[in-house]
Amino acid sequence: MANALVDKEVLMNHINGQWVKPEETRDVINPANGEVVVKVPLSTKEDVDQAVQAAKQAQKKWALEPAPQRAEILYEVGRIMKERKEHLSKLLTLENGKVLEEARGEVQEGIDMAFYMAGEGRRMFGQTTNAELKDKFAMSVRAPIGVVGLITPWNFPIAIATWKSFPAIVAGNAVIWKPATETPIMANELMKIFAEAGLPKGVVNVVFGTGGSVGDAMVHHPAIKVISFTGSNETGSNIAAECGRQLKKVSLEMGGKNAVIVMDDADLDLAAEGVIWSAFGTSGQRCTACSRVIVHENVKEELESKVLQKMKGLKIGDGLNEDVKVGPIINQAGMDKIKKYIQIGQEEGAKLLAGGKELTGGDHANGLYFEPTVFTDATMDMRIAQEEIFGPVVSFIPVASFEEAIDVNNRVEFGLSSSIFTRDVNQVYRAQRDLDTGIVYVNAGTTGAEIHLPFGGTKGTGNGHRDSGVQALDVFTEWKAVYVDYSGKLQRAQIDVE
Ligand code: UN1
Repeated sequence: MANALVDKEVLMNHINGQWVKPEETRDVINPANGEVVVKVPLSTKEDVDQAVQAAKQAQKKWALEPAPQRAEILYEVGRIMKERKEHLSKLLTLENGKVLEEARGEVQEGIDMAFYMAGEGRRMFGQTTNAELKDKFAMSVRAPIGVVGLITPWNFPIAIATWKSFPAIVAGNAVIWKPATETPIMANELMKIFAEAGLPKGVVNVVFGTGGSVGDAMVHHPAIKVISFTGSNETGSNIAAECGRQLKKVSLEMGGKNAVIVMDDADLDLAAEGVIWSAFGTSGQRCTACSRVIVHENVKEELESKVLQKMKGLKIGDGLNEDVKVGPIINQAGMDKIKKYIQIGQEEGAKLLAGGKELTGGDHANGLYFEPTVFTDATMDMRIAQEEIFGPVVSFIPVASFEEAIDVNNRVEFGLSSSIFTRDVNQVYRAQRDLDTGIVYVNAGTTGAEIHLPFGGTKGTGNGHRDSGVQALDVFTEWKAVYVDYSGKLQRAQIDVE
């Protein structure tokens, strides 16, 4: 039996403005208590093809609407989301497990993105440029690309969907969207909101299912011109290889191994709070989660004891209870991975200072809960200090200088987010220049990116594109150079006209 908050027992694909009943389904489990919340379709290649045909038709008309008109619909989407914020937040906690206050924060990101991208409908600036010849005008404009494919993850089921779909829509594209099978409810809600806001049918189509069937069919479909993907490095690099073969544009947002650097002049209470929020918030299941603390040896012990002290106040449980600070792990595979890394860390010789165990029994009997965990005396080359764990596990790595801290930060495969706590203004500016990540924080943890700035990373985290910010438009538009000759005669460019 589905949960009372959800409007359907079995979710449906949304293709060409119609809800389409699935043949096969899978249970969606609330990770906080193991209950079945709803059933999600497992769609096929044929479903994707149907959605693409609808999107192709819809996109032709949609692209001809003036961008400020397209944007009006996004304003309405934002307004409805705002009205339903509490309901959406509860549903988000139900399917994903994140605690309610974080769910509210995530829904707010979606609302902000709606109003921000709607504003782009009246900007989406191009450039005018001087032409080489007399009586000639030159400009560059952003043109929509066509049908675009979005593949979104379970850890931010609504925010990341809005980072990708809103710029795609306002720029005049049509969308095929595959949400994660673990968290399909946000997609069901957003599709209802799009329809209520007056988005023409076929402009956004949702096809639920696995990466192996639906995702693969999207990546291989010749009429889908862009794939925007957030998820694991393994899947992302397979997608990139196939898109490369087809010369298809691809935007990738993948893993992180984000560090907080704490220098010996830092405010240590502030740094301890920053570490806790970024390492254990969302149970560490953020691409931007802090999983390394690179700490100056002079303050290592003091920082450790402050972190351990503050961790005592973290209540672990079902995120629907307002006093809970750390929710469950998304599924058994996630739990197994975390446990594997605890074992690896111990075998590598890191010292376990706190946590390290799954919580079972009592309030935790039916859910998937893992204690916030701190390792110390880790070294840069250990696997726990190099590989993404995606759980509430952080490793302290002592260093002797600012230069060493920067070096340790940068010597990982990923480059998403980093942070430094210091009171030295020279170190602040050197750090923002030298930290090799797409996002840098000063005197704050590694999480908390704002939607109007570019989100993404260097090195193995991505392929140079950015989600959110005005930069997201670069993924969903093509630059077109336009020349208007008003001389009334044929002027031949690059020919000597004297
Ligand atoms: C993610 O880390 O997976 O910056 C997304 C943040 C949020 C989004 C995180 N605004 O923490």
